[in-house]
Amino acid sequence: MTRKISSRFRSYYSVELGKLPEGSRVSIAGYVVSVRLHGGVIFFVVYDGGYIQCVAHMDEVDGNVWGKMLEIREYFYVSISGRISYTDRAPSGVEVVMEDAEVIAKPVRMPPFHPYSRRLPSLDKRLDLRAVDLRRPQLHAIFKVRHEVLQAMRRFLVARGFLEVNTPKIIASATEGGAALFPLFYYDKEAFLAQSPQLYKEQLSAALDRVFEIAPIFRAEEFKTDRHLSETLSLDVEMAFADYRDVMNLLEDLVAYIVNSVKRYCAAQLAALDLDIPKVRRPFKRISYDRVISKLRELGLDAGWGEDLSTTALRKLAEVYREPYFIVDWPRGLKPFYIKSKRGGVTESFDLMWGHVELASGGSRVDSKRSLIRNIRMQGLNPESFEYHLRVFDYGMPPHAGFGLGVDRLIMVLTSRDDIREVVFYPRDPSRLTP
Ligand code: AMO
Repeated sequence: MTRKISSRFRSYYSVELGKLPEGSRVSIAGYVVSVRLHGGVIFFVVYDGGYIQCVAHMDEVDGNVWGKMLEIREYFYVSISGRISYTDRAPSGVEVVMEDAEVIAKPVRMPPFHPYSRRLPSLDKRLDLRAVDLRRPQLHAIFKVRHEVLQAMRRFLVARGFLEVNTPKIIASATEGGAALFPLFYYDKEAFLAQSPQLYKEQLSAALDRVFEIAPIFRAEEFKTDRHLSETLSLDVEMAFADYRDVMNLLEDLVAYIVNSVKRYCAAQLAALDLDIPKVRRPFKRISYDRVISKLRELGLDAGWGEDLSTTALRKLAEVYREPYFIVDWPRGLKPFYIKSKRGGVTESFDLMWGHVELASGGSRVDSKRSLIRNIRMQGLNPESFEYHLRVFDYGMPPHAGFGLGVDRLIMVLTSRDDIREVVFYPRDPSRLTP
């Protein structure tokens, strides 16, 4: 079944054209990503959500129409009418032999980058003109992968019985530590943008058993790295009657499913990006923080027990561990108050690493009110600020565990980009609040 559209500009989307008989009359609309003129033959590639090649021969069209076609350049928005022709020279096996081409919107200024150019202005310059940068086929490929990652997450978790939830992004107190919050005015009170849906997802798992949320988190950290943003998309998962081992098992299955889905549904995009994502092998290695510190010392790095791992250390580890791996059992002092302690000054916690990038972190949660209050105090926070959360424990709290996965970071790794900003439509960082 083909879907015909009743629009002045188009009768079909390009994706439908290969289902029509040779010679069918169609019109399509979109913008031009390439123009080639070859001895009296002109080719356009037009993007309308997919790509379609359009061709005209100088001696087969009216002189006026040929004149109009010669004026068309990359980034022009056009409506083209013609007939379908099946041919091997078209990348999709089908092309439109043009009878007319109408310019619908003509740029008054050309962008400082050609759609297919390999020599590009800096990322910052391109981000200043992001809406136009996004018209390049390479970015179409990245954002199609992004789309598939999000679809795959939902499919996987829904199939495992998780319920998709939404939690407030305007909140009253910190969950991940006080320094990294964006304050705002909430009527006559001070409020903050949520760093994480942490406490809400824990409460929801007590009520609904298995939940997940895909939503932005906000971090007022002054980081200027390839992998930190001030606003970033997070997948948050929480399960009742589970511990950190259960959620690590779930997380590695999820990552393997996402990788397979991207390989399956984004083959053309991966080819366009010149990428071959290797299959991930399960189970992922689980290496204790203790062991990581010894390993770093063996490698000649000055790693102190109880300290967070520096970027240099993470890059060194990435040379040793080539596949995704977990660092487990982090020191108490490095993990937030809601993570459960275990013997030896460590916690039931993990970070999922891929290369030098921390993709996710999680753990078993504290399910006793007394321990939670003690941990809150130990981190220099005030239990009174968490009253809305602590009182829930009086009504019973099952053991539970979960993780937060940085979606933008995962997409950055899967598409082999050097900077997280490449995979976000309109990134926010300490120096970027527009566009
Ligand atoms: P954490 O603070 O480690 O844990 O965040 C979880 C994951 O989110 C991603 N991430 C970021 N990505 C880009 N820019 C940032 N500034 C940024 N900050 C975090 C990372 C990280 O692994 N509540 C816990 C999760 C849990 O225990 O369920 C939390 O927020 O990929």
